[in-house]
Amino acid sequence: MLLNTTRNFLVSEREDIENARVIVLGVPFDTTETTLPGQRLAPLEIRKALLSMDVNERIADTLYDAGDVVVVHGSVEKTMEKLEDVLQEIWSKNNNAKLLVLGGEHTITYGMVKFLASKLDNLQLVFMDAHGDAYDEYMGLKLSHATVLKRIAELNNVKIAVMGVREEMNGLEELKLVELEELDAEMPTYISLDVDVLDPSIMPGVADPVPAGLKVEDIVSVIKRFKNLAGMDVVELNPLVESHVSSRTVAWIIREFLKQSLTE
Ligand SMILES: [Mn+2]
Repeated sequence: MLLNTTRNFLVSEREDIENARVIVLGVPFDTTETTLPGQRLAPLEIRKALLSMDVNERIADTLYDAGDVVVVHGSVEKTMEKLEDVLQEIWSKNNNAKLLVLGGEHTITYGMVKFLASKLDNLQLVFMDAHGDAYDEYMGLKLSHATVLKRIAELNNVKIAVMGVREEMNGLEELKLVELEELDAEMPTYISLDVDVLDPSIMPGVADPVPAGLKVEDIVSVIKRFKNLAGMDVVELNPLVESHVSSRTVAWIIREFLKQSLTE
């Protein structure tokens, strides 16, 4: 079994994945995390936060919650294979819906972007993160939360803009990046939101907080700018550090993403 469907409870009465405008998928993977593991618990926490908020029926009606990928803790490669299998299955049933992916650590963005770039021409990526994630190798791993942007850049068929990076990290200046303003609002775009891009005062629940971060409004304005969103992932929330404020902030941003999906 590829999906743990006991984890799909956002709109339990909805059964038609074919007509969904947004498909929710959890990827509870945190194996390469080096500072404070616990990101695997975030998909459940984010769903709980969304359920505790007022999400109007029209929005809820557009959602299909596919549950969580059954990840292989300890293996990045096997987890990526499972993620790809699930994405192929989802795509075969509905290739119009936006994908809303609940991490998990940032590594999973590689699997998402690789898959979407194989399906969509001219894919663009907005990579929001306090850290550059651009090491060539980290702790002996080629693919981890600290190398994910470097691996994505090597795909060579995705236009990448980064936003909110403020921690000094090796490798970022060597990547081929564009400015956010250079991305085309009409082209298929995927947003990767590492929640540590936000200021720790509104997002304390992360493993590696960095001061002087973005505001929620900064993220929402990017979501609203793109008219052809292929999807968004929300990664690196760690409910073991702090969950009450942080998951509520995440749910707030996700609700803006869901509202946006109604306007397209
Ligand atoms: Mn990151």
